[in-house]
Amino acid sequence: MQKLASPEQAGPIAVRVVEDDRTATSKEALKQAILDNLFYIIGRTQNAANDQEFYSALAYTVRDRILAQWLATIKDHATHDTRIVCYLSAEFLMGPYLANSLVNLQLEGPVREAVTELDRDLDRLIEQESEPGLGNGGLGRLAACYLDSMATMGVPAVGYGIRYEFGIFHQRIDDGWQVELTDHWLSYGNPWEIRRPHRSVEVGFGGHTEAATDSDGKYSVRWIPASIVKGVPYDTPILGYRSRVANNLRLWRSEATESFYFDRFNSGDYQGAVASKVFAENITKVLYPNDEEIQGKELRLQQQYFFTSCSLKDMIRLHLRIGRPIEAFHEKWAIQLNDTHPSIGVAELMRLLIDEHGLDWDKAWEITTHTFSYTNHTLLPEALERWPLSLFASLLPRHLEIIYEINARFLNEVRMRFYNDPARLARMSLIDEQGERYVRMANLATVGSHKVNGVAELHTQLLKADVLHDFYELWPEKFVNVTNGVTPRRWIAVANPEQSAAMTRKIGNGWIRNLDQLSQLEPYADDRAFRSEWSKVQRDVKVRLANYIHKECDGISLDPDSMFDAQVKRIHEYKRQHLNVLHIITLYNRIKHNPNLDITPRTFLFGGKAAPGYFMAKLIIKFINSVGEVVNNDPDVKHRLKVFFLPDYSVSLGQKIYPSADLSEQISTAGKEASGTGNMKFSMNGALTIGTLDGANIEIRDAVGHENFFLFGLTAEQVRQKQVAGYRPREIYESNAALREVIDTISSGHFSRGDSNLFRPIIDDLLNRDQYLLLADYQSYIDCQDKVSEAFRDIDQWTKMSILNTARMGRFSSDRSIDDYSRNIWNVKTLA
Ligand code: 26Q
Repeated sequence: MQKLASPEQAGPIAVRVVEDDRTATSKEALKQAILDNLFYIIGRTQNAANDQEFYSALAYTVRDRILAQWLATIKDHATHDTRIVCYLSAEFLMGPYLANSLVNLQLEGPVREAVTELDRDLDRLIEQESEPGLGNGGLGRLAACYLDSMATMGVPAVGYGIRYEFGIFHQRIDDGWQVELTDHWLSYGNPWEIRRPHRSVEVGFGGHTEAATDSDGKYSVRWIPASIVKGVPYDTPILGYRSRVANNLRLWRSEATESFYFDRFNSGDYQGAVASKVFAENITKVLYPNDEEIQGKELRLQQQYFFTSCSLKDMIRLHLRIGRPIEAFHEKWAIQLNDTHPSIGVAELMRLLIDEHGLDWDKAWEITTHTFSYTNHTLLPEALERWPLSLFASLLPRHLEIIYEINARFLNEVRMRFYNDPARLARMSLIDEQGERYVRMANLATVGSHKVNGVAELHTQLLKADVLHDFYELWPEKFVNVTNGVTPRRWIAVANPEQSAAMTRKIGNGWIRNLDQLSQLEPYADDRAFRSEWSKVQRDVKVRLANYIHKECDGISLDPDSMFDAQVKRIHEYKRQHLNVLHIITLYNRIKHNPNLDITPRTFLFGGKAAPGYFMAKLIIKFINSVGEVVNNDPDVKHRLKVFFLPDYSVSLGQKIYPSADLSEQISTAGKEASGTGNMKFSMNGALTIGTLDGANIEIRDAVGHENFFLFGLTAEQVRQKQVAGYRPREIYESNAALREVIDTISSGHFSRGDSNLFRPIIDDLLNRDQYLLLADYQSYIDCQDKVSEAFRDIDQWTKMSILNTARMGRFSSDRSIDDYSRNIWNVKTLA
């Protein structure tokens, strides 16, 4: 083969001397392709390009290698007689694409060689990618794992959501406090997406409705919106692991329609023209953080309706284009509602079928309920979405009429089943009429779906017993459980290449597609040589994280021989990061009493964002950092305890932390965490868990073996009983000396440079209300942590437990979850 001529040497008309440089995957072809893309798309030569530009060129090179499969899959979906799953979600927390795509395409080897020969470091290029942070946390990341599994398993699927211009804010820590910074993820462009303007759709807002009866006596309603917004789709391919399928993620961006803008402009109404443009473009500007106070945010309702309407219109357009009758819509499409955020879709599909496609109510209702199913992700009553009726009436007048009609028919059904039970009717109504009136979105989603699922066994049980109990009594067969799962591609193969290699050497790489095969590792837990290899791998990964933190966080050093004790997740009182801090202070006090105490060295790692409007969560961040400042600098501690809050937690940071943890903190108040998914990521990567009987922890513990899990705390039932019996946390404070000392040290201002008021809101809450029962669980947590410390001293035994944790986590692959959805909810076949 001839030597390559780079565009730099040969000028832009370099002669092609290699295979097709859009699709070929040999090292030489990849080199040529990267340089071509660098020159022709980025406009840079090899030497002048910085790493960011090189990253973009490489990303285009990889995308080229996906396009053929992607377009073929989209065509297949339309033509074949398969049902298409549409995953509707206001959030997709995809994380970086490049490294994941290389694993899926099995291209890492040749790409690494090609990049190295072009004098760049692949890992540095991978670090250049600014991840699309289009989600808050668990729910958004779950959507991303499910897209990965559906592509891998050959389930025809489309992810529909919002292309936020600004994703989840970035977090800086300033003097221990969270500071929010705008996320500019698009500022260097996004090589993974393709804008498809010819697939744009229009969405109305506001205005009024007009009813008419035609000459045949047929009654119909027309909605005349006050403004129209254009939705433009941006598509990103979703690759499966070594699969020929590439599904589509279609995210909608709102833009002004030319006609609306220019009509006003041309008639001299410049201000009106600008206002309508601003209105339109605002809708997809920014992702809402899951704040405490989410009610009444008009823009959020606009976002929800916007992307849901765009997506339904897109499905109907394709449905009709492939020549199918609208009456058979539900045979081709299965729509999963990721929480209630897209649940306005129930009313929108009814409107489209009736007002725009002329179906009668009963037929439209049959189609709608056979199409939708709803996943609930929360048990916290304050987190159930409700929209003020007044807001609904002004923004979506036709939808409100439809919701009233759905409600009238539904309440009749309830009346037939349960005579004379007005309290039940009031609870089940789609409209909350106590005081200010609201539309209850969870009720709408439940009534409009054929299946409703919780995300872990306990959560589903509590949904049936509590939050949706009345609905369960009416329709018990509607309720199913689908325990969450996470993708082993990103969370093991990409995040933890060291452990992956060690496992693959023993059992082959079948586990990547079939995680149950990890069970073949079980016998090696008793193999001394494998244990020592496993523990060396674990240490290497800890060193990798320590080096990263040293480099990124002004010279902080972590001791890789200490236990890495990690809690990374959104900051929320129910997740109890502050219980973790109470433990740290307990150890600190023990050292202060006896500086020579023989204690197990620990590094406490925290990460997570607080909603900007959530005062207590932000104070908890300050609390962690303040305690860290004292503990890390106290000479008596002699570096045996280190507390470190990693700023700006994200998917890519998670990929570094999960593999390096020895201990995973899953310490929510029982009955509050719907499932949790970080718990799974840690355990698959060999961390042991300290946790409560909450969410999926229960199932993880059953899977890994009770002896390999550190359990503490009250059960959900005990929590409930305590709360009805009248819980008095101050009595616990008064009767527990160690706890009292912890609380008193905080109150004294010891961790707040003498300011005894700074953490007063935390202390006052714990002593007087303690809604999340930290004090009730305190002693049990401390005793359990003491057992953890003891266990870590026998590193060989610890390693054995670690291997068994990984070996027994097969069930928590998102492939299994998708299989459950496919069989029990969507009625689609998987290839797996
Ligand atoms: C709602 C209205 C207005 C603005 C924001 C929101 C909003 C946004 C995001 C409300 C909630 C969320 C996110 C919720 C979430 O992440 N829940 C988590 O879902 C995981 C996946 O099922 C579970 O594992 C977690 O237990 C659950 O907390």
